[in-house]
Amino acid sequence: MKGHPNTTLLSIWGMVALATVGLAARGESLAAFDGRCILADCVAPRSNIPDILGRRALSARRLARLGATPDFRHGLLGAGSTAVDVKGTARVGTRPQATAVVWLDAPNAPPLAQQTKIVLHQRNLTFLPHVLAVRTGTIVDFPNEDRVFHNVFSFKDGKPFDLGIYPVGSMKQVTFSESGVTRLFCNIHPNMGGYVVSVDSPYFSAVDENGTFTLAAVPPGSYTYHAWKPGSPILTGAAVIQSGSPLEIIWR
Ligand SMILES: [Cu+2]
Repeated sequence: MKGHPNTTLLSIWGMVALATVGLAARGESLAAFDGRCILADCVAPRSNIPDILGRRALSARRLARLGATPDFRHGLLGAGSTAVDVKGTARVGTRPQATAVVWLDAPNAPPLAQQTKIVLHQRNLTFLPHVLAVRTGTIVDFPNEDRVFHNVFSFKDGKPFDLGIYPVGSMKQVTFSESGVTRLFCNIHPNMGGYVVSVDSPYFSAVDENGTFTLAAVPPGSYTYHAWKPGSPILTGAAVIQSGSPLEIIWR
């Protein structure tokens, strides 16, 4: 029997909802994919939502007919939905992890169009913030707002650069054109240290001193998340982003 097109559409979305509810019922929610392994190539279990939707409910061809994106990892469940701010926590066991960055894969996101200044300050012999998260390609200002000269550089990983010695009140810039973790040092003050983590995604956040973070304006859907902290492999897992669902990051 051939249904009315609207009926067909409703059935499809009903199947999507059932698949999502089914996963939730089995505990395969955001909190379940918290990365329990510690090996360098560790990958947390992944949600099978894309498989369920792809094979059994919504083929890419069918989605195209419906005018929806065939990209299951970016915005499928969010077709017609409003972007949400995703709150989350990062912990090592039960202890909040303050020095960390969390981001979501978003291969189809529009390119970077930097409209605001991103600043990494030098004040009182420290880098502020201690961890700066940026989207790959971002230009970062490095003003010297201290009472002494500094010489900011990075040599080990990420973006290598050396800003040379520059006085109070002056400013230099670095473009973080590659994704990765850049460790910051000062040639004059060996106790100064910091990080710039550049990620190829508009959905990212550094973690605050309480171990909490917010990923702003994320279209609901199924994503792969990543989380970095110093001295550990990057955690990777699956997350279903929807309104009101927290994202829990746990290093075990
Ligand atoms: Cu210095």
